[in-house]
Amino acid sequence: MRLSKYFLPLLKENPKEAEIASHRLMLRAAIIRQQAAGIYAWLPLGKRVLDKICTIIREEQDRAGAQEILMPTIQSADLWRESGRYEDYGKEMLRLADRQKREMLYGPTNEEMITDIFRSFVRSYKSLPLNLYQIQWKFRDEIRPRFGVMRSREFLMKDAYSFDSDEEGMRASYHRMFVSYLRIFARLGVPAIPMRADTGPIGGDLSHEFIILAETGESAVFCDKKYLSLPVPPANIDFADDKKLRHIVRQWTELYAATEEMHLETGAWAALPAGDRLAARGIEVGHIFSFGAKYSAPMGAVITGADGKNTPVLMGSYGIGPSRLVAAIIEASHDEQGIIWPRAIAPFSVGLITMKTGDKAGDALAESLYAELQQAGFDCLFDDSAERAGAKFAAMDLIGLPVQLIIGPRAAAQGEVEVKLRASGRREVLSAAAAVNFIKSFFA
Ligand code: P5A
Repeated sequence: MRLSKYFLPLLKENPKEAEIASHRLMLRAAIIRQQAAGIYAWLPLGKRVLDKICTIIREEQDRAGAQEILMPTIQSADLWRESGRYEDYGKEMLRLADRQKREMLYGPTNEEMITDIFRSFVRSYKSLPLNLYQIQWKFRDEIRPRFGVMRSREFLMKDAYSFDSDEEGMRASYHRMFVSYLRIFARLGVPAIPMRADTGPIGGDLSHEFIILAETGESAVFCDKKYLSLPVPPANIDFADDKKLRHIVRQWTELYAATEEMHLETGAWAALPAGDRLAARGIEVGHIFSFGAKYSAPMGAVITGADGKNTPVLMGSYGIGPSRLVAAIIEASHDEQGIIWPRAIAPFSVGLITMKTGDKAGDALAESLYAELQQAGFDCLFDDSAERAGAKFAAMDLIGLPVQLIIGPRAAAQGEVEVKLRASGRREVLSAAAAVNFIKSFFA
């Protein structure tokens, strides 16, 4: 993509309304634009990141045996009356009426709707286990939406729902999602730590939050440092092997880890050697629940078991916030100059800059590198504008692409280019061919 043609309305000034780094950087780097309180439009650079995150989530959920569907954002109030949550959900629920004065709502989550879909098709334990997921916008009318898309009113959620005929199956479904989440966050480049959690309005007694560590995180977290070096399950993990999955879940849950609300200064935390204690701040990016018959019983989602008996199906739900993740990842990965994207989700892999537009050798080298990188399958943002070099450098650092290729007139005359890594700041002058090879191995 050529910057001269790209819709990237960078902001020069720090927006006053932004209190935290990620919000500031997302506005300045033209990732999002606020349209109303807690409601944002995603601009091209941000849409690319959001899509990359969703692709990784999809690949890993599919691998774990979940199947993607898409439910509507608007739901009928009657469905929520069946579960009893229509009144309970309170002011966070955006309630609407259609022209027939039917009561509707903009979904804050979809347990009721998925239970309705399930009960209209599935009757037998033989159809189980089943896990259906979607990536869809949600709305929660938060009193204080803040920090941009970190705590917004409209936000994207990946929500998966599992159905099983017995307790053991329900736990196995939970393990599959737990392990899938470990892989998702590791692939995104920001490992998340699972912590026992409160279940709030979703319900149930088994629940974990997945927390990304970041200095400006919303809540204090306390955990064993060994979490930072635990092995992540490999891509070829067998999701049918519950024994193996259970072992992994145990490994990732037996060390101490607690959010502020669950933390106790005494007991396991106090017993940890001081050097192993990590008291930090964190951002919740995922939350999983196991709640058995909480929705299926009142809503009559019943299955016939192997013994011929009818029982409510046992369910769990599993959420990730892709839009919050964009902010959380920036919060965990930025510096004074701007964003530092993990390579798996960077909007473009490479930023190409000519220092002096109009310099023949430089322009020719840039064009040939641009073509070659594209041919090799790398998305490259080519700043072909006539801005001065300093402004181009600042813009590239702000938008945080992992690799920068900088072409100055003198080096270009020798067929050389400077390669700069955004994360470490490391710079090296290489021949054009060596630079392309370097990029290939960097992203391999
Ligand atoms: C799980 C899936 C649920 O709603 N029902 C379906 C369950 N869980 S949750 O914890 O309430 O939300 C899941 C994830 O959604 C993101 N999230 C938000 N992101 C941005 N702004 C918000 N206001 C917001 N609220 C929730 C979080 O990532 C959360 O883990």
